[in-house]
Order: sequence, then C-alpha cells, then structure tokens
Amino acid sequence: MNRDSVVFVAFEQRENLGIRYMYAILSEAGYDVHIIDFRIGKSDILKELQKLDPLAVGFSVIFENHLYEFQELMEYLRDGGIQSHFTAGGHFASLRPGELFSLFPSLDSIVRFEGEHTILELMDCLQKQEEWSGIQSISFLKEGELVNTPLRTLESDLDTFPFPFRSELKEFALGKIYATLIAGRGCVYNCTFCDIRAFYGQPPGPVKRIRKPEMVVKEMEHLYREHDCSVFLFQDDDFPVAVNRNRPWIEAFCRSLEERDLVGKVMWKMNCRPDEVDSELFGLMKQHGLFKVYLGIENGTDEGLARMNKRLTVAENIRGVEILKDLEIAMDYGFMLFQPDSTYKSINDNLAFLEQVCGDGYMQISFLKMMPYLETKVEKELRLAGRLKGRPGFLDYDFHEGSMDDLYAFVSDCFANWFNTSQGVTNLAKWGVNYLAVYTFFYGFPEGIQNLSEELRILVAESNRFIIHTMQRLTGLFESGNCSLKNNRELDAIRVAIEEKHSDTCKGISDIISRVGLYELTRDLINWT
Ligand code: B12
Ligand code: SF4
Repeated sequence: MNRDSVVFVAFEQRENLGIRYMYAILSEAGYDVHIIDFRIGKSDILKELQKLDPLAVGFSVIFENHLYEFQELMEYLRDGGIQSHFTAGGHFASLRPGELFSLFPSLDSIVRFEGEHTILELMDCLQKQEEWSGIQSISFLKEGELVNTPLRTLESDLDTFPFPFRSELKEFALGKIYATLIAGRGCVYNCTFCDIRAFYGQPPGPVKRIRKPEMVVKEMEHLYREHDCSVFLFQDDDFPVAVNRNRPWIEAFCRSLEERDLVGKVMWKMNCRPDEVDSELFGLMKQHGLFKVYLGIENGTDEGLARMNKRLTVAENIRGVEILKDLEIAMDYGFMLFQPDSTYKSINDNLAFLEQVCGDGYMQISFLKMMPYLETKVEKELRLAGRLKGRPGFLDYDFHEGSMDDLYAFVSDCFANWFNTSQGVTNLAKWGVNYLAVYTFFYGFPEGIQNLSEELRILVAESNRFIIHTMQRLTGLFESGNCSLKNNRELDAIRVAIEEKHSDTCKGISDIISRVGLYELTRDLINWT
C-alpha cells in the first residue's frame, strides 16, 4: 500500500472545488494526491485504484442524487480487493452520517462539513498508524453504533487555504479558457428549500465567510497568467454584492482588478439575489468584467416568496431583472414553478410573471419542481405532514390536487429535452448568449454580431411565448378535471407541437452559435476590409 497516497473519487462535470481545496492542502503537506472523475465508470476506477493502491480513498457525496451510484461503486471496489481506508464527505455525508453508513457499510469514516483541516488530520493519523477516532468533525461506527465527534469551528479566514489545485482547464467559448472559483462560503439567508444554511449553520462559526478581495483577484491573476484563463465563473451561493453590506468589498475587488491589470482581459459571472442588484454597483462591476448574473428569482408571487422565506418581493425581483437588462448584463435565473403548495392559480400567476420578465427574449424560460433536499425546512414539513415519498436522494411529494401530478408528469416528460439536455433549447440559448458575450467582450460589437444578437433575442422570445401559451393551455385542461393522460388526442397534439417547436428553435440557435464562431474565425478579415 502506498502510505503517502490519497485518491478522491468525485463528480467532476466542472472542477470539484471542495476536492481541489483539499488536494492543495494535502499536497502541501507532502501527500501524493489523485482525483478520479466518478463518471469514468466503476471498472476503470477499480483499475486506477489497483494501480495506485492508496492509503485512503475519499468519496465526494455532494449531490444526493448520486448516492446509489456511490453505493454500488464502493461495494464493487471492496469486492475488487481495494483495502484502503474509505472516507466520504459532502452535503449528504455531513448532514446524514447515520443514513450514509447504512447505505455504505464499507465506509470507515465520514468527514463532516468543511473538509480541509479534518482530512489532513485523518491522513496524518492513518499514515502514522495512530488512533483517529478523536479527530473533530468525524463520524464512524463503533460496535454498530454511530459516533459523531464534536464539530470543529469553521475556518474563519478562507485565505489561509492554498488556492485550489488546478489541472488542465477547459474552453468556455471561442477559444477562451475558463475556471470556477469562490469568493466566499455560506449564506446569511435561510430559504426553506435550500440546504446551504443547514450545511454551514451546524458547525460553530460564522454562517458566511468572505475572502479578501485582493486574494480573490490574486487567484484570478494566477489563473490568467499561468493557465491562460480569461473567463471566471464564481460558484458562491450569494456573491458579496449586497449594497449595504458589501460595497467596500466590491470596490476593493474592482480596484484590485485594475491594479493587477486585468480589466478588459478577464470576464466573470456570479450568482446573487435580485434584491442585491444595484444599478451603480453593477455598472461598476460591468466595467470590470461582469458579463452574466445568475439570479435566485425562484417565484413570481409574494405569497410564494413568503412561503419560501426568500425575504424578497415580486417588485424587488422585477427591479433586479430590469436593472440588469438596462445595464445589458446577461442573465440566468432559478425558478420553481411547482411547489408542495402549488395551486392552479399560483401556477398561472407565476406563468404571467415569467411572461412579464422573459417575454422580450432577454433570457430563456426554464422552471423546476421544488425538490425536498435533506435537512431543509421543506423536507421537514413534508415529512411531518406524511407527504414525503421516495428513497433518500430521490425524495419527492404529491401535490394537493391529483390532477396537478398528471400535469407535472406530462410537462416534465414533454419538456425534458427542452429544459434538461445539453442539446435542448434552454442550454443552447444559454450558450448562444455566452458566445455573443465572449465575442462582444473581447472583440467588440460590430453590426454582424448585433444582428445575430437580435436574431437570438427574437427566437428566444418566440419560444418563451410558446412555452407560456402551451403551459396556460395545459393548466386549463388539467384543472378541468377531465384530462386523462391516456389516449388523449389533444395532449398528443400538444406533445407533437412541443417537439416541432423544440426542433426548429434548436436549429435556429445552433445556426446563430456557429455563425458567431465563424465570425470569430474571420474576425481579422472583417477588421481588414
Ligand atoms: C458548482 C456546483 C454545481 C456544478 C457541479 C460542479 C462539479 N463538481 O462538477 C454544477 C453546475 C454542474 C451543479 C449541478 C447540480 N447541482 Co450543484 N452546486 C454547486 C455549488 C454551487 C458549489 C459547489 C462548491 O464548489 N462548493 C464549495 C466547496 C468548497 O464546498 P463543498 O463542495 O461542499 O466541499 C467541501 C465539503 O463538502 C467537504 N467535502 C466535499 N466532498 C468531500 C469528500 C471528502 C472525501 C471529504 C473528506 C470532504 C468532502 O469538504 C469540502 C471542502 O471544504 C453547490 C453549492 C455549495 N455551496 O456547495 C451546489 C450544490 C452542491 N448543487 C446542488 C444541486 C441540487 C445541483 C443539481 C441537482 C441542480 C439541478 N437541479 O440540476 C445539479 C446536479 C448535478 C448532477 N449532474 O447530478 C445542491 C445539492 C443539494 C443536495 N443536498 O444534493 C447544492 C448544495 C446547491 C443547493 N443549495 O441546493 N452544481
Ligand atoms: S437560496 Fe440563495 S439566498 Fe436562499 S439560503 Fe440558499 S443560497 Fe441563501
């Protein structure tokens, strides 16, 4: 066994920053660290582990919906003869260690909540063959009983961690390389559907920590100069932009971008709440590279927002959207049209809201059903009401009205390609916007690009209106109570219309994306003539 080696098995559609922070800490301490993307499949993971024969394997269970794939993988690895210490971390692992042990009996330990300090202590004990059961923030089984050691205080200064480890960075668009990063961890709000507060609120220490702006920019500069990276996607749940609390942070961040000569050279995207959008501050950020904002809009009625404990109003949602449109900053948003207490009226009111904010095609429509993630208020309330169904990782609920379950089943099936696939309209429209944003940021806004931008907006506006009108028709049909899912010609016709519209819109958007790409290829020629 290689006693200096540790391997993380993690979902890495994008860089898994949690793992990469721990990688940096462990390699600074002299460990030989590896990451295996768990999507390569269990037999290749087994082969890799047989080759590396590490002291420990760390499984990153940050998404509930991967639980059973991890379960199968761990059993397969043990059956394949892997003897390493198995540990796990992430949201599910931290919040429900007991359930994780019953699902993954071959686990030796769980590292709860923030992992950097704990994994280092665990590795040091394992390497020196010392007792590790006294380490803080660990769970293990002792004679079949769960032991949770006291939780350690969250690191108050995130800048004491080394920058996360980076391997080969990927292209964003038009040859520009991107990286994900974080400026802070946690959130001061406590929305009923979100598990961030449960995750960062349980251990002692502040629920929200923000890095020093100069250190964030230093990391960006390092990525720009050493990895040729010019697009930055901040993963903070709530980027520090609240005007009353964070103005000095944003000003220092922008100043630092100037001092390090990054203005005009790097563009960045972040996530925040609509009530945090301020025209002056966002104008300043746009001048310093902000090109896109993901807004947690979530709902278009005041009752819905109050039920979610969003501490937001519809008017604030609309104001945030309008400011971003005025500043011509691209936008994306989260929206939960279906919720445990949805009524046909609330769905129709929300559709009217979506039409109001998306009818102009500035952004594409997409929506979800609120899922009861563990340890959220929604999960607890549904459990108490006896409405929770499904197994851990895939918890679900029925609506109050049975016909709404049919409506949701029909909608999620018919729009599955549209909303959820990489080649669906929603994703393509986002990439259309990204391509245009990258082009505009680096090469300007010539007439040809303006025309493509307008074409995209018109196409998205048409497809948005199609969604709204189809949804209004469907809610009417299902609300009437006489709409059966089986042998229903009207529904069949709607399904065909959705497929046709989807296919046409996809073609239109793909064509625009490829024309932006061609434009980039012929850019020098265009400038020349
Ligand atoms: C980036 C991100 C993504 C990226 C994925 C990045 C990747 N790895 O490829 C993308 C955009 C693809 C994504 C998708 C989704 N995401 Co997401 N995502 C995030 C986000 C915003 C940031 C993750 C991050 O970098 N955190 C910062 C690092 C430092 O923290 P960390 O990951 O928690 O890691 C620390 C600890 O957990 C621990 N740890 C973690 N793993 C391990 C492993 C070991 C061995 C140890 C010792 C410790 C340890 O130590 C780390 C360092 O301190 C989180 C929110 C959040 N704040 O975490 C949501 C979050 C993880 N996502 C979430 C969800 C729901 C989704 C989606 C289902 C959304 C959707 N509706 O489609 C999909 C699912 C993806 C899939 N295909 O299955 C939820 C998960 C809820 C849950 N309980 O399952 C979160 C928590 C957001 C939320 N509040 O709802 N996501
Ligand atoms: S939804 Fe956003 S604002 Fe609400 S608690 Fe989660 S991260 Fe914070």
